[in-house]
Amino acid sequence: MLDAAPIRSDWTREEAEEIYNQPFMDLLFQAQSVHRQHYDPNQVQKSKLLSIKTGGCAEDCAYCSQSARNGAKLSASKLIEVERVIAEARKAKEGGATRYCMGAAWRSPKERDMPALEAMVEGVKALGMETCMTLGMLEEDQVFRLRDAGLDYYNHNIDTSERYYKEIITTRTFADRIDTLNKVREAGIKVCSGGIVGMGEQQLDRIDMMLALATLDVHPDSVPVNMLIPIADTPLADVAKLDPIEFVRTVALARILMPKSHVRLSAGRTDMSDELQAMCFFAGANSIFVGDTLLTADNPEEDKDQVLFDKLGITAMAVGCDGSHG
Ligand code: SAM
Ligand code: DTB
Ligand code: SF4
Repeated sequence: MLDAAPIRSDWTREEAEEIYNQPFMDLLFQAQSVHRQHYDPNQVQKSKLLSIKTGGCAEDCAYCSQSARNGAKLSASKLIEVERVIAEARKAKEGGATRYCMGAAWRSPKERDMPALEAMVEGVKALGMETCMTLGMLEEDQVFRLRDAGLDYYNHNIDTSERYYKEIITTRTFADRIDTLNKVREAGIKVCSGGIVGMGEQQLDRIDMMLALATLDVHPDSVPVNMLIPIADTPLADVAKLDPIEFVRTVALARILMPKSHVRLSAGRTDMSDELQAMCFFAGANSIFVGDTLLTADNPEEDKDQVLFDKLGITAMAVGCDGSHG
């Protein structure tokens, strides 16, 4: 076994560009070599998402079905009942998911919602699952309360490069996002942060997005890489499709820059072939969302994923595998 590559937060733009643009076979070989230093290459972690509050969001994220400012016709719901969340989490656990991620279409949570959110974390944690929430921006006291309830992970995506961000969202800044990530990290909650590719960005934006995550003092523990799911009536509904090879290059860059992080092949799998997903796993992706719905959009059915896992000889990763293998 080769010595493990060092974990670095001082990557330069030049290094990242060189990694991303090297011949594809060299890139895949490098990514898979780094992957094997930290993880069993035949294991993939399964997370399950649940939308606990859908639609009617005040933010203007151009990709999102849930923004009240977009033309998308999704009606707004209230925060769902704690008991329903726990019942759904139990089903997800029976289906093999180890992490339960609860998402709300909010700019940030309100004080009146905090007791229910804390109860959801406590209830899901008591099932023996890892807990994750994605609720928008957080104040420091909210971070502490969720941590004390047992929150393991907080998801908050930077979404794209700092340069392209302004084209996608105007109602909060890239710096706001980094600020929330820092609060979460400082409180001792694990960070889940990634972004979306295929939003009409340049190659350099994909590189800079990964560089922004990889130059945080501590890398995110999970890095979701989403392929844009184009949503009818949103500003990105008709954006040109990205070459899938560029998507694989982005996954490989994430793996090489952040060797110990779980890199999640996230949104967009419904439109990906088995071969493309297999290539993403080879490039170092080792986590997926399972179940036929993400938050509002489609995801492959569980049995379809099981067929893929069987074909590839992939098994589900147990709770708590953190890149310290090898
Ligand atoms: N409202 C919270 C927030 O934005 O932080 C949490 C939920 S939000 C839907 C979580 C993430 O899902 C977004 O940051 C974005 O990266 C991803 N996402 C949303 N819509 C998507 C789409 N149509 N295609 C791909 N990814 C998407
Ligand atoms: C992430 O990076 N992707 C997930 C999760 N984190 C919250 C969400 C994907 C959403 C896809 C569009 C939808 O379901 O509306
Ligand atoms: Fe709201 Fe999150 Fe959708 Fe943005 S991504 S519109 S913050 S739900």
